[in-house]
Amino acid sequence: MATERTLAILKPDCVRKELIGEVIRRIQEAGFAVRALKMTTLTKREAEGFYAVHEGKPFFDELTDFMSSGPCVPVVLEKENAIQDFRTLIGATDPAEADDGTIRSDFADSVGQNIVHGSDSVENGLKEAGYFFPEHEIVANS
Ligand code: FUP
Repeated sequence: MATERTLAILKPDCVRKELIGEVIRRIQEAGFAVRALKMTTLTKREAEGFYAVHEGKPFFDELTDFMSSGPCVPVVLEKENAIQDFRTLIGATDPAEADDGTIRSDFADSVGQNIVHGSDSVENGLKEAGYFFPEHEIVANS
């Protein structure tokens, strides 16, 4: 199986709930290697750019307001089968539908405020990592 890269974002609700450490711990315990990490506050425009694929959808304005409402923690992760394995770790988009023991099931309040983002394809993992980190800020190994 190939090593893949996924971009996680610990969203503003994760930061406000003081869950950064707990979520990173679960991610590392699941075998993901942290290749880059920072804390940043997105502007509304940056949030709109990141979620451009959802432009025009009814939840777009609320989503981008939320994502720019406070600091978030983008993290580049690598692992074999990272895309699928990370989505399994975080659970379904709607925490009410997420499997027990997943990060969203345990910590998220709603579909709109669901603690963590994970890329949905290998192509998007590479693209989204580049949205936050130039390649020289992504370490080769740790
Ligand atoms: P995911 O890949 O699980 O993050 O989910 P999507 O790409 O489908 O959605 C991106 C974000 O849009 C979600 F994290 C939350 C928000 N969203 C809503 O607020 N309402 C919806 O009905 C669907 C998504």
